[in-house]
Amino acid sequence: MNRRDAIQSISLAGGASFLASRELLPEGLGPHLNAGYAQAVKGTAPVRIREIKTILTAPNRIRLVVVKVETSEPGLVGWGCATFTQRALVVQAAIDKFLKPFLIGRSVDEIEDIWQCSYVSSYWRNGPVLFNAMSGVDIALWDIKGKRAGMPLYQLLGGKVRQGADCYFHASGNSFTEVEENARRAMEQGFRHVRVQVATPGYAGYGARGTAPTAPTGSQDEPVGPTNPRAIWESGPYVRMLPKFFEHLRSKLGDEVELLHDVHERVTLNEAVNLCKSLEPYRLFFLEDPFPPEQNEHFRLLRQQTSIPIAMGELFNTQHEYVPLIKDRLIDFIRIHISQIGGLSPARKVAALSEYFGVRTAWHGPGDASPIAHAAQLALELASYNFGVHEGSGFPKETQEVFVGCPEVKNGYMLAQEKPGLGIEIDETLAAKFPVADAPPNFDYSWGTTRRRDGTVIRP
Ligand code: GCO
Ligand code: MG
Repeated sequence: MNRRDAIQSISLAGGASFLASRELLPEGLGPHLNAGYAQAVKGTAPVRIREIKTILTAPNRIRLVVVKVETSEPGLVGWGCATFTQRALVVQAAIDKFLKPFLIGRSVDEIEDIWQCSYVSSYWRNGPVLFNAMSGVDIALWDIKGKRAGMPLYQLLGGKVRQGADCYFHASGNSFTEVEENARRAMEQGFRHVRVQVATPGYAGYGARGTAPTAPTGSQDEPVGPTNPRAIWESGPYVRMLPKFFEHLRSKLGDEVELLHDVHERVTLNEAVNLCKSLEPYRLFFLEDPFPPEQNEHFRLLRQQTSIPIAMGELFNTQHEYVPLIKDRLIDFIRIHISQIGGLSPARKVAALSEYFGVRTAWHGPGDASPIAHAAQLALELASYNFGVHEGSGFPKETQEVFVGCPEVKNGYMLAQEKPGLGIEIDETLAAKFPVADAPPNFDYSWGTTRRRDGTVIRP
């Protein structure tokens, strides 16, 4: 077979990377090959990273970290999410001072290699700050890849296996009735899944701030500490209250609606076992994060004791935390915050791994995940067979104005923008109108300040 036949036998599409290196091909190859060649290499001419910018913006008082990758192709930019809201300024430094000088000039095509070399570029690795920084660049490069291919990202990830991603709405309140009313409103808007959080009367707590009692000894003048606890939380009253809460909701809202609850990592193993057993009659869609990541081994014991679907993982950073729970089928839903593990490239792998072990995805999607993260998760959710549920019920007005092209939520489904890449562009001028203050109280101190009655700090 002569060289010409060999080249022709390679299908134009499959050989793109082979053909990319134009200089390999002798001059004057036939016009049909030129046309096919042009099509084959469309979007693969070396395009380089020309600039990496970090944008901090807080349109709805939530600090969001966005990365803009500018390229050598005029007008071609990509957007990524690097939102670690509690340490936004540190992520900015990691991007501006380390990743940017390390990656300028690289080909935008080499997404996986850029991830792998960035991962080891700090020698020490696996942390929330560095992974969020990498996520900003990673998701932006996927956005660029979709734009160059002229297709929405979900197409690059394998195309749709469903029309939209079923979302869950956050219904919280200080009383059973208040949560019931908020949940009913969500159901009327078309949501089939509702997360329900209620304050524990007299205690501080996640999801619905109750009237936190100030310990009689506590003084406002002294800093909070073991001898001066102020925001008090105790797991006993919470665990005793929860079954009554779900009994109320099921009796008022009926059996159809899928109910979810976030324990937020705050109970002991025994409390979790008893809680799960007492909640089984109310058929939760999932119970989230019963334990902190430091107690991952508890899941082996909990799994043997209850049939309640378990979701875990928003605090995970490394594969050492999530692979054991997935491969040993100890959870039903993986709840990773994709920028906390380094972006879309690793999240793709987690989704694929989870499919083989019957674990579904429920990526972490609170207000402190930017619309870009939601769009990236959505692309993965549309193309992954083992999708579970999407956290989120839409974006506030100001956020939609800064993030032009936020995914739409309709009838409880999040729908992808049918545009190349992620379909979102940032209005940088408007983003600058919501600056992130670079001094306290720009990080919420509620983490690390909530304590038990005896002064012991609570681990969320
Ligand atoms: C959730 C989470 C969040 C986190 C928050 C921390 O399930 O949505 O638990 O509410 O607490 O993202 O910044
Ligand atoms: Mg949570």
